[in-house]
Amino acid sequence: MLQTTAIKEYAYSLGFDTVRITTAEAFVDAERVIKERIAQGLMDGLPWFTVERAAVSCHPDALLPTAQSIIALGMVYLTEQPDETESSTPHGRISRYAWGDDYHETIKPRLQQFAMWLNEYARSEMGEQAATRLFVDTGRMVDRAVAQRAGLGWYGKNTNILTRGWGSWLFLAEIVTNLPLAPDEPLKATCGSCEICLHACPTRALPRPYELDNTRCISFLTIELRGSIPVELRPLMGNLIFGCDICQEVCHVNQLSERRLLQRPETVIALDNIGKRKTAFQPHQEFRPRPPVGSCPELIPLLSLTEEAFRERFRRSPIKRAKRRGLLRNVCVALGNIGDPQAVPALTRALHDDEPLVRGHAAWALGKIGGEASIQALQEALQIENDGEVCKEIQYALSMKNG
Ligand code: B12
Repeated sequence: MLQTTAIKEYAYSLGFDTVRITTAEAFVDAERVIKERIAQGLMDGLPWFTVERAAVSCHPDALLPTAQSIIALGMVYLTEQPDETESSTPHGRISRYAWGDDYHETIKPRLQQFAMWLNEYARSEMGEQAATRLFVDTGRMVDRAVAQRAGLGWYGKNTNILTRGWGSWLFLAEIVTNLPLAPDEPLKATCGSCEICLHACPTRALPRPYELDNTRCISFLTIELRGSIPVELRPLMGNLIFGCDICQEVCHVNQLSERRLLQRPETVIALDNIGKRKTAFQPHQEFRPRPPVGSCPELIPLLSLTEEAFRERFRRSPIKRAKRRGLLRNVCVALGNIGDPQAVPALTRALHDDEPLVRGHAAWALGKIGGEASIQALQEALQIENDGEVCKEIQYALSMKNG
């Protein structure tokens, strides 16, 4: 069997913060749960998340027929928020994972380098070729189930993997390989009786421990949903415009990690199982808020982003996934919730955007803010609007203030 210490050391040298190993046995519990969740409609809205996908993602040998082991990796994205502003103009909130560069693009090349090294290592130690498959998020692999079984962390009741030391502020990735490697044990830790995350979710997307209703999760609504945000959920979204961290922010394990890592990094010691001690924590440069994206952008200027300006501004950011129309839709909802009349002129312009999705949500925001200028803008738009859905949004917006 290959020495896992050398493999783990190499993972750290590539910038991964934590690494564990598990077998390539099937993830039978995860498969059962995923099928149940799909049947209950809790994964609705993600058409690619199918039973057929689970049949592959929970069986590593369906991805690599010779699979024997999985190297589970974590990269911490806990960074300071230096761009927090006190300002009189409305600001939005972006979830922490999207403050900096897109983690897929940061992690993938490291996985590729890791695979090359592993191949060399296997050849020199065993005279064998290493077969590998690499995964981070978008691949057909159950990232959290791997991390749990490898002992990287435990399932939080908000469904995120929590670790000792980093909380849940880490991305997960893995390498499935044909190499036989000594597995690590799962952790014994649990959330105990704490259920603070379940009660904190404004849209009640966590009805029970370990169960997320995708269709109500603000992360889904602001990132993955392509169409209209259900009207009843909009007022619950506050100023969140991309992703949501509420169920992570209220978590005591996360709060403790934040205090230790960000305020007193000199107290941090390594938590890995190969005797390595890290005495200071340096947040990964790539994940720090990167101008002009940041963590809490001004909302009104975002409404005048052209397609080209959107692409340029979010080129390296995960926010590009929402597309311009999705982001502007979210911005409209946030402006409606903030209720600041300063936004009325920009929302009035957005009422004539090329995208019906943006026009409809701008109408909702104007209805929410109210006032004469909003009502006049809505009435004028109704005269010329020819999209049925947008007309309904405008009529609804007008009824918000008239009713
Ligand atoms: C689809 C998806 C989403 C969807 C749907 C979420 C969902 N229900 O899975 C949406 C868009 C909403 C989403 C949101 C987020 N996501 Co996401 N997402 C994924 C993805 C692609 C698949 C997840 C999956 O398999 N879901 C199926 C469900 C059934 O699995 P599950 O929720 O993990 O459920 C498990 C537990 O509940 C457990 N379980 C069930 N019952 C019980 C009972 C007990 C007693 C116990 C102990 C356990 C347990 O078993 C289940 C199966 O493993 C993964 C990447 C990947 N390839 O795995 C990333 C991933 C899970 N997401 C991630 C992140 C960062 C997020 C967000 C924090 C982003 C944000 N800030 O907005 C939020 C968090 C929302 C939340 N509370 O989960 C990270 C999580 C990292 C971590 N530390 O856990 C992942 C792993 C991506 C990555 N590679 O880093 N995500």
